[in-house]
Amino acid sequence: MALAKKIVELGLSLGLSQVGIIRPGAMEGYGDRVRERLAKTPEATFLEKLIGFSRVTEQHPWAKAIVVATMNYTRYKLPPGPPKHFGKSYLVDNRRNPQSPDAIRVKAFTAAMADLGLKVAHDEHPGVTGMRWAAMSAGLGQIRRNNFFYGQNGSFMAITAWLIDRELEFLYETPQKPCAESCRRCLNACPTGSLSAPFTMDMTRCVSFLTTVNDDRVHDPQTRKAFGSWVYGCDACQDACPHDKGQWDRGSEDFPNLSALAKRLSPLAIIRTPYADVANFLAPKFFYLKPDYLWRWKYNALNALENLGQIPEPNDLRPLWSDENDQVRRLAHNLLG
Ligand code: B12
Ligand code: SF4
Ligand code: SF4
Repeated sequence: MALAKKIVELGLSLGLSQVGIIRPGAMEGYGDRVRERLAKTPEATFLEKLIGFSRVTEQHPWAKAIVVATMNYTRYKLPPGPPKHFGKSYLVDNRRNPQSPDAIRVKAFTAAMADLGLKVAHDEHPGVTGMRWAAMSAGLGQIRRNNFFYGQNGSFMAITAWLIDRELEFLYETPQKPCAESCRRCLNACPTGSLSAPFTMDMTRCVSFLTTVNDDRVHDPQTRKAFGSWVYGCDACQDACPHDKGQWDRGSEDFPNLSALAKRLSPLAIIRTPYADVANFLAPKFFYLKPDYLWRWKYNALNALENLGQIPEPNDLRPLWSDENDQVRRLAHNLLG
């Protein structure tokens, strides 16, 4: 118990928002949830890979506990334009960004646990286990009907976890109001019907997935329309939730290089950006779209402009009529009417 408390206090002192410790067995329920989801959305075959998250000790027989931490990113100030087009988690992503304050916290905490004589494993993406379930199991908060984990300050947070080789547990009780019985705001806000019922969603219809997946398939006009202004990611089911209301008002820290990058993140700026610069300036930070799928940047940006009724001037459209990608060419011609 003394060691568990010490680990938790260490994490908090390094600036993590909340920290708890669970036994690996707590993740069994997560495996059941993934299987339920697969039964409801069998085309989301990606979910099969996640079942392994419920059996961490099969892959890491030495692991005896999971340390789970939340990092609220509402601490950051966001420039005004990009959050309409980008999932906010991606704007302040700590993964593959050693300059990010959260990446620095994670690194320091990993080293501090090792200094305590613990064997420690951490993986920044996709992680060592199912993060929402782990955070809920540690009592750091609750999973609400939009599937998001809510801690002390809403749901806009990154969750991360470490495996350690000591049988420890440190659980909390975080009293929170449940969702109001009649509330359907998140469900109503979902533009594609991916979030069709509480505690479920169809990832193959989720705008976040569809705008970031490396895939040659293009979307039917109705689906594209549902993307609205989103270019990369989607926050609609969080933005609509009363338990997230006002959380961004507290943002005061600058995220490294974000305001300098912001001017490159409007849909118009993206369609004007040569692919070499997309590769240099956008792809390293927004790393889901791989080198062969950089055309998706132009495609998503053009689509957002069309949905916003902001048809680019011929000078901006003309280079796209001869774009190297036929889907981008087609969309640019369509925009001409
Ligand atoms: C795969 C994945 C995706 C996929 C699939 C999403 C999905 N929901 O499965 C895609 C690419 C679409 C995606 C998108 C996004 N993601 Co994502 N994603 C993950 C990942 C790797 C696994 C998620 C998972 O476990 N899916 C399996 C399904 C079955 O779980 P679930 O949908 O989360 O549903 C849970 C609840 O429904 C609950 N549950 C089910 N029934 C019941 C019943 C009751 C009573 C209760 C209480 C709970 C409950 O159990 C499920 C398991 O936890 C995690 C990281 C990790 N290692 O855990 C991040 C993670 C979930 N994503 C995250 C984020 C921020 C996003 C985006 C907002 C990014 C963006 N801005 O666009 C979107 C939001 C999409 C959404 N609506 O969920 C955060 C969420 C933080 C939070 N506060 O919850 C995580 C934890 C990443 C992180 N390290 O912080 N993501
Ligand atoms: S992230 Fe967007 S598309 Fe995905 S479930 Fe939430 S509101 Fe629907
Ligand atoms: S919008 Fe309403 S139903 Fe959805 S998660 Fe928030 S409180 Fe719960």
